[in-house]
Amino acid sequence: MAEYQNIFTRIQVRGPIYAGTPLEGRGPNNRLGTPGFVHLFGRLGDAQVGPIYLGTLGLASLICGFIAFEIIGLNMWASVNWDPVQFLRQLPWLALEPPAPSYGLHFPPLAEGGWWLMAGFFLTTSILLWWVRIYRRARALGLGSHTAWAFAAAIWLYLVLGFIRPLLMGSWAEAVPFGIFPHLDWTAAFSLRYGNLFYNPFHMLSIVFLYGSTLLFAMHGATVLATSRFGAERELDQIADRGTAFERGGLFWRWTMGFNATAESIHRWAWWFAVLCPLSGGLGILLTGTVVDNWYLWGTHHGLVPVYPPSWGTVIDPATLPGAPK
Ligand code: 07D
Ligand code: 07D
Repeated sequence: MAEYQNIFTRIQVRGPIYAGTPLEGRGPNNRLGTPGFVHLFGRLGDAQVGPIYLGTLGLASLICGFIAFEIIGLNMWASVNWDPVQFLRQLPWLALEPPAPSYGLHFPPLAEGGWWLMAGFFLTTSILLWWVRIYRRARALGLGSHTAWAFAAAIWLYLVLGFIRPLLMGSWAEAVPFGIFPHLDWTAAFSLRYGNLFYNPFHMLSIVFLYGSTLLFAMHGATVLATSRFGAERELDQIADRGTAFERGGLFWRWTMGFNATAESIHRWAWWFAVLCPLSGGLGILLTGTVVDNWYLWGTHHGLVPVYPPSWGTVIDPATLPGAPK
């Protein structure tokens, strides 16, 4: 039986350099740089690299991202007295911390959180500019804006963590520090401070969609790979013909589960699962400390968590005790 050679076996295709279809979409279509081939890239995907569309927004985004990166890196370097060896050795543990709670939402001296605010400003500007770039490039190609809205879901969680929730709480100190392990310490401390994030139903939902995304991606990726020998990526033939990879893929799932997604619906499932992960997560973080002070106590109140036997004493929200930071 003849088998298609498809994209998954297309290890090193070296056709002539290809500029892509002529575009009649909106906006400029100019692209920069001399394209070339990279063998390694050809093993992972398409061997052709470039040309790239940079544009004003792309350039502005890169500049802002670079400024943020420099502010973070130089502050980390300064924190080890400009010792290059210690900088490299301790890099994963170094941090640029937000201002202390006493500054509220004011602008603190540079060395006491001012640099953190500036880095945050430039990183956020960079990310937002990149969002506009994605949106506009998709439009120029005549595409839908699905990628941009998926990215917006991640940006929502990022903004909640570092901007919207700190604003609502009245303090930049609530925000996440820059740093590899320091941001993990922040995450653990946040959970502890607000009574165990596991009892936050939106954290639960976020985890459902995180795990669900990996499962869906595995099912979809596996189905397409398993049917690629029947030309699974040839979507037009697949829709019209019988016995195709497409039909077999659906049939496989109908056999094994009794129900199958369609080639279109599986991508909607994937899109929604991925998007709902940071979307529900962001809601959960937004409610924490603003509406709900302690998720464990909230859980006991709503019958989610059993109350410990009285031998343990009554559990009091530590935040309400005298001397607790306000
Ligand atoms: C694979 C796509 C590529 C992206 C990559 C990340 C940077 C940072 C900075 C060197 C899946 C690029 C990294 C631009 C460079 C310096 C100083 C995406 C892929 C490869 N985290 N987090 C990581 C960010 C938060 C948490 C790793 C960013 C919240 C936990 C990486 C943000 C909370 C763990 C990273 C952010 C949280 C991590 C790998 C922003 C709750 C890990 C990320 C902007 C959500 C894991 C040492 C990855 C790890 C990890 C980046 C936010 C928790 C450094 C940019 C505050 C528990 N986070 N994170 O692969 O190994 O993502 O940490 O919001 O265990 Mg994090
Ligand atoms: C961070 C979106 C922002 C990223 C952007 C991209 C650049 C450029 C450049 C590569 C990830 C920026 C891009 C900078 C890069 C180059 C060149 C998305 C982000 C805009 N949790 N937890 C979640 C689990 C616990 C805690 C979500 C599991 C403990 C906190 C997720 C467990 C404690 C927060 C999740 C577990 C705790 C979370 C993240 C298990 C710690 C959040 C979803 C098994 C002791 C975040 C509602 C996501 C959230 C979050 C999973 C445990 C704390 C589902 C599986 C109990 C504080 N946790 N967690 O998409 O939304 O992140 O919570 O134990 O803030 Mg958790």
